Amino acid sequence: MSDAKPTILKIGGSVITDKNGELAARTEVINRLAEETQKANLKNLIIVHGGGSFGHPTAQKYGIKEGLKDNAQKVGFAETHHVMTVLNGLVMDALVWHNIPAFSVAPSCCVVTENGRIKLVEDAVLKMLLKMGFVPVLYGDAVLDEKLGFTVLSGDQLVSYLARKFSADKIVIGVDTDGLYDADPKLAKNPKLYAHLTLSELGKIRKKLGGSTAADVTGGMLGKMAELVPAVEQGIPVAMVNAAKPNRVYKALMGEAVEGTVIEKE
Ligand code: IP8
Repeated sequence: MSDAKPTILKIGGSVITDKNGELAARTEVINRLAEETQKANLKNLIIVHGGGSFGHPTAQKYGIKEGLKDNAQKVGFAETHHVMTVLNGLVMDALVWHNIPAFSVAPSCCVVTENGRIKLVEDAVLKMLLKMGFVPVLYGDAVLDEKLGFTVLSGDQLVSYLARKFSADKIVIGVDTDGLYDADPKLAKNPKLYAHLTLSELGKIRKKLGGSTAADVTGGMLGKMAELVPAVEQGIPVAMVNAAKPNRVYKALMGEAVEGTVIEKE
């Protein structure tokens, strides 16, 4: 039994899938991340993964995020959840075969949102799993929504909620860049990586980048950060590292020095 504060690990969908493909999992990356998680051997861990080329194309095809407008979308809601369970199955395969007591918890079965924001969470099972030393594994999912009928719940909103709910020790975000840059690292010539940011520095960067041409991708990153701000405000630090590169997630889980961006309250 454990009452220690959990670490929350988010693995981005763009790391574990090929976003240019459809239903294209990167099983070798999933395996390596399972190996790093096993090596870190944390006593109290929650894992959340994103949708990548599984959840996003299907959700987009049927307009799931915008809610129920037409009965024909219902099969799309079912399909979006289903493809997420398929990706989750691959993640679970790797974790369990690496001897990690990982246990899959479908967000759609314990979370209801209101206009896309988490409204209700049945967390009895989660609490008990944590207390017993299991590693709950959740993911971005198609969920029921009190106002919209249904919508898409991002893994990042879930991470922020869980971190605050369970007073997490830290959040590790595994993405496919080295961290948070002052410009889109995939487009800019000499982007500068922020090694450490306080919340007020993060606020300033957001304004600075507001009108930049890189708004889309960087906006995605900043959108991610915006979701995490309430957790940082509560004193929970966030480490953003490149999960596509070996050992970065391991080092971040262990609290070792690693290339990436740390965001702290002050
Ligand atoms: O990749 C979205 O989760 P995310 C999941 O964490 C779906 O934003 C169903 C698109």
